[in-house]
Amino acid sequence: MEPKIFLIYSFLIFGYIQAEDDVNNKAFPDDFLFGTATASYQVEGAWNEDGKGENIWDRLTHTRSSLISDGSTGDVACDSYHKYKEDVALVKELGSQHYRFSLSWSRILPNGTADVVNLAGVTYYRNLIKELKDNNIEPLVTLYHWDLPQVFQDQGGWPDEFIVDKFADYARVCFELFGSDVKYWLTFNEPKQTCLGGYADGSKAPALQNPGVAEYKCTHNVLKSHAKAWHIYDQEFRATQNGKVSITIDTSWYEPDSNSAQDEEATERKRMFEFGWYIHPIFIGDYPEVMKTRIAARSTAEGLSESRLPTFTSEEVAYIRGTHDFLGLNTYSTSMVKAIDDLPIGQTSFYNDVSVNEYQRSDWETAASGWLKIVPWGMRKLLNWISKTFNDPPILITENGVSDYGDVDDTVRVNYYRDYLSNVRSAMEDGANVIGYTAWSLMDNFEWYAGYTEKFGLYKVDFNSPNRTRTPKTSAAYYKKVIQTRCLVDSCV
Ligand code: GBH
Repeated sequence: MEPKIFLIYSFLIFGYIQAEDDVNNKAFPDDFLFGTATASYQVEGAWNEDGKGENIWDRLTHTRSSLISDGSTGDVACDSYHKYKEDVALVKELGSQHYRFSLSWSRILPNGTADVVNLAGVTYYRNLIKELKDNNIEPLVTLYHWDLPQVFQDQGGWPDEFIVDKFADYARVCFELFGSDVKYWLTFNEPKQTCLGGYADGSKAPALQNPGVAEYKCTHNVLKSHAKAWHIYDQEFRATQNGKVSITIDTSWYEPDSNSAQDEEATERKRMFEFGWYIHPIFIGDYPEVMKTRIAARSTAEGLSESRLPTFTSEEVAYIRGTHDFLGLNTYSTSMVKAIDDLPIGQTSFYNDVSVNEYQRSDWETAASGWLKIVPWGMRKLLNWISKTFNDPPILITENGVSDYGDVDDTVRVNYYRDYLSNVRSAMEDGANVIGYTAWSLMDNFEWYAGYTEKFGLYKVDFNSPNRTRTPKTSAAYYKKVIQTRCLVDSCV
């Protein structure tokens, strides 16, 4: 093929130019799951009600409010602790088949440890789950969406190994209390954000900064915690409860800046650091080779006697490998990657260990969140790459969505869902085993360091009203129609 023709051809195939008539018009299969999601700290409020213990986001928003763009907190948030029936009615109204939410560890175990169980907290989640089941909505439950009991942070948090047993105890309590009504569990939401954000760059609670060291220790313990919880479920609960347990890992798609061997290699390395760091130990075994060799070499050059990347024993590798029943994937955006010379030895960090130039193109449409560039074709490429690289796992997209400033007439969000879902459908035609899709988020909520300044909801929440009134946006109507017709356009084939 002529290079020029090939270029035009591949543009068409990969959808660089995606006008409305390029939207995939194949119906989604009947058994494909459509749902929506929230997370405990972002929606519940009731931060100190009914015996709930303090967690690291309570502490951070109360003592370091300058870190939050509008100085706000999740003290009340969407008040879902009191309004869960309304929330379930919204989920129902959309026709969602599942609702993904997370449990607040310190609401269930106020001291973090399993010796004291807070009955009011347990009742809240029992009621929520019952309300969902009564409405034929499948609960998809995340055990940990970033809200560590503060008492455990005071003892060192995720970088300290004691946390593994604490998490395992907590997981067992949750399987015991709620497992008879839950078929889908996720141990961790986006552990990369917990570890890099919480302990290396300070962009998430507890906002500590020990880059190049603490994120690796944190991840080591998160992976052990995940595996332990999975084994507990497998040995003690699977036979009677018959559910599935996995983890949600987040990544952008990384596209090489050119097809030069250097850019291709740098890009694959970036994917392995960003995504392989978590999926490789669980789906293949141990950290990716490229992480082990690079971090070891850089550590030696720094004069350290051992690698900053901790080592798993062969027993641990075997214990972690295979601890999945599907793959949970959160993805929002795409970045370009260009090869550069390795960054100099000195300052340690995850990013220096990867040593690439990552950027986003200026002609990509941007959401309210600066990091979120709207690049629908990245979704298709990501799903295909995961399928090829990690032995074709069943993929449940557990988050995907876009932010704006909260207008109910949210055309940007309608187009985002249409175009990203179109690429999901195309990836399925390419052969990716995608079993479901979860829109982030059911409603506007506390967006971490962005407070209430960036909105992701299908429903608007009026944060000025004590009722926290919920109003459907245009995107809610669109998503409802998609779920009903299983089709992204007016009529499907
Ligand atoms: C998800 O994280 C969370 O699970 C969810 O709680 C959250 O509300 C939702 O997305 C929307 O943000 O250094 O400025 O480039 C998304 C994870 C957030 C990871 C932004 C990368 C880059 C920030 N991503 N982050 S920046």
